[in-house]
Amino acid sequence: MSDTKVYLLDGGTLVIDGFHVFWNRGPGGEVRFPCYAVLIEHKDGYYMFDTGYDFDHVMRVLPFEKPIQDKAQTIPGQLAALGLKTDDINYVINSHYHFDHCGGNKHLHKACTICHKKELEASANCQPFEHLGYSDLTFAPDILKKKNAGKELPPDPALDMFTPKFETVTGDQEIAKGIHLFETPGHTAGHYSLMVELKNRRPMLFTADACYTKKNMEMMCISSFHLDPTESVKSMKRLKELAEKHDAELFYSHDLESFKGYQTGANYYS
Ligand code: 5PN
Ligand code: ZN
Ligand code: ZN
Repeated sequence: MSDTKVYLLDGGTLVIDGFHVFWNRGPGGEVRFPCYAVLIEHKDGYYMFDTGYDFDHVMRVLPFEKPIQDKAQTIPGQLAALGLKTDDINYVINSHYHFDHCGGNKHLHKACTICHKKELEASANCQPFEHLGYSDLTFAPDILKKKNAGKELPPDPALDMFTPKFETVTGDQEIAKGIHLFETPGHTAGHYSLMVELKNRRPMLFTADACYTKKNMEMMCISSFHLDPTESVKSMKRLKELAEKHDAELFYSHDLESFKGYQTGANYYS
């Protein structure tokens, strides 16, 4: 049986304001940051944690975030570079359903979709201030069709081809040997961070949007996109404690400086 491997799949970049990255602190001004997916090759199958953003969606709904993503940075492109097909992925785990974390789900037709029970509910019924975050519902064609009922939109045959099976979970979970989900709510209702244990190195702890950057952690400063700021701070503290307890290395979701030091593409962690 082969040992677990972790690949980071570069999904391009977006721009938001510095006051969004560091809530009530800034400084303001354009901050360009990376989005990436995590591919785990495990004895039980291929797991993908988050799937980045869809370029066309961002250009249509949030063009002010100035997406830069070439074909090689799409989910099909990133998998092809590893000699994999989209149908090879068995499980997709989404930290949460913001558009920059689930835009590639629609390509993974064979995968079972795992998320927190509260997150699936929130995506279909979000707070008004969360609408842009939850603007890409293509990961759940049934929810999207319900939302679009009554609107005069052309049908999208691609979505009829994609009928994902959902498996919702609650609490902390070891979903496969050495793959751990930790509840880190606040940024959204049902946010999960993920830790992967590996044979030859420290565990990798992916914060997802519970902590955008190393500087957010150092300053205990949350992003301005959140459902509950107090819960968000608690979750960031929890991540710090989990990293200490498990001697894990933190991998941040949207940190260009840190990302430059990460191993991407065929350079896996094991
Ligand atoms: C990158 C980004 N842009 C906008 C939003 C939003 O409205 O909620 C979350 C989010 C993002 O992560
Ligand atoms: Zn988010
Ligand atoms: Zn994000």
